[in-house]
Amino acid sequence: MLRSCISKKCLGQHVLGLSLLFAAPFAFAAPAIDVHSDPNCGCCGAWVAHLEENGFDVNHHRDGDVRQVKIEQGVTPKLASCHTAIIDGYVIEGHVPADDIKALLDERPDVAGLAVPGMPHGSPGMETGRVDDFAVLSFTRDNRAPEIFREYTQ
Ligand SMILES: [Cu+2]
Repeated sequence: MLRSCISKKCLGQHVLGLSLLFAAPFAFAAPAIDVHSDPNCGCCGAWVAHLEENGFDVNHHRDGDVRQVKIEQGVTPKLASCHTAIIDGYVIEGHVPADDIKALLDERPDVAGLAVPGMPHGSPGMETGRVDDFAVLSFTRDNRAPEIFREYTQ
């Protein structure tokens, strides 16, 4: 492929491409994620730690009005959990596993975002010792019913 390069700029792009290729297994380069939560929410902080352990660059806003964020982002009471996050135009509601956020950013489906309603035991940030089945739902801003994005069963 380098043979097709006739300008320095083009060669530079190839080198950049190669360096990204080599960097990929070691670093996950996602846009920053903005997490909104109540200041006293412990499991929200534990979920943020889970994201950071998985390579996410997290801006944790602990002083925001989370309910207002949910209304603005189309998170209905049925979908709601403790924290609401936004990454690259998608809404992430509740204890969604980092891998599912990566899959969302990779696949880019036509949805508003992902949600794990409530706070299921055993989901990331909810390590209580008890492990329940839970599902990650994808949802839209219209009246379509949420769909199952991924299921976690024992
Ligand atoms: Cu929680």
